[in-house]
Amino acid sequence: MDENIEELKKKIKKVLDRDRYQHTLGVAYTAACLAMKYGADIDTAFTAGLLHDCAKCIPTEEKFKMCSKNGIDLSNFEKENPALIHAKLGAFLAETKYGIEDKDIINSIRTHTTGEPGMTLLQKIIFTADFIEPRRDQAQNLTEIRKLAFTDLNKAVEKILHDTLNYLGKKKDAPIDPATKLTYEYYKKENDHE
Ligand code: DGI
Ligand code: FE
Ligand code: FE
Repeated sequence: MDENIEELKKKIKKVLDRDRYQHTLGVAYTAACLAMKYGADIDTAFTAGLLHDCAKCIPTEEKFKMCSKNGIDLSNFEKENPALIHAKLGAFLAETKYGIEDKDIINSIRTHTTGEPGMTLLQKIIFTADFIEPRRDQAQNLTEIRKLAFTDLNKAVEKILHDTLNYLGKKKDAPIDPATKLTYEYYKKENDHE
């Protein structure tokens, strides 16, 4: 594998706790497999997977400080639900701290939690890999979604969003990010039109 990727792996290992690093490796390898299936660049997918949660282990207060210092605008929703900030902050760090120039990688990191309408192949790969990587075991329908990810990526994206909305809807203190809902509606419509 590319020398840069080995370097990146070491750097990422240092900023994540053990479980998050294992999850990250799972996402990187799963993204690489999806790239094989759908004809995306394997190293690019692996790199995006490695970096997708690079801001996850930063304490919440520090996340807020870093965003305000660097002019990263947070929506009211993100301010009230700081678990979402790691995506946007991670995209910023990928560019500034880890030297990523590929906008598709940066966008994949930015949208990995909620998705967005009209995602590129790489964005869909990272969004999906985050949900299905081997260590994930909480979500319902994982067996079905894992299979679907390798047969119809758009349908897998729709199903992940559907289940996420369902799950968050049942939980207290977990309002739905408008982006999650919009993305679900977009992919539902797209798949229904096929
Ligand atoms: O970072 P990961 O744990 O690998 O996964 P992730 O980036 O999908 O983040 C998961 C967190 O984001 C989890 O705490 C649920 C939360 N989340 C995702 N979509 C929404 C959401 N939280 C709220 N409140 N609303 C959403 O729409
Ligand atoms: Fe994440
Ligand atoms: Fe993740």
